[in-house]
Amino acid sequence: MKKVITYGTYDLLHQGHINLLKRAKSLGDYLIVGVTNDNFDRERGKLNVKSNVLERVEAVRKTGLADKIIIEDYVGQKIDDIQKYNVDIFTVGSDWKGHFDYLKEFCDVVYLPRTEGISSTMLRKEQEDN
Ligand code: C2G
Repeated sequence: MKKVITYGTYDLLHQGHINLLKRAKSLGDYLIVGVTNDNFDRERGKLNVKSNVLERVEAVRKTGLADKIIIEDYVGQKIDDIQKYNVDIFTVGSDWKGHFDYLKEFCDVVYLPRTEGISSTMLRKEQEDN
């Protein structure tokens, strides 16, 4: 069984996230989705996230695409998760191209095409304007 893992904030879950999760799922048989914890997002400079981690986990769960959902809490967790769950493929959108090449020591790394024209930032701005 080929195991795939991907991570993200998934704030105001949108079609770009869904496309990414579908593409990630199609790379293997079992998809693990890591959802960033609120503290972890703040630490990495994402200060504008609208939904809390439980709401974001619920949104990912509702897509029906994740076989397992975990919480991402700390820098360096990706390596621990890949080893813990015997992951074959780490994947993320192409906006991160090159950034996670260090994981190639532990599993395959695939950068998937990003969906153009939609983002959480755009949706947050729309909410703020209304
Ligand atoms: N994404 C996409 N198309 C968009 C928006 C996002 O394909 N229009 C993808 C991103 O590339 C990422 C996933 O959807 O793979 C989640 O995106 P975010 O919620 O913005 O999370 P991100 O900050 O990219 O988290 O440890 C966290 C991860 O490293 C990445």
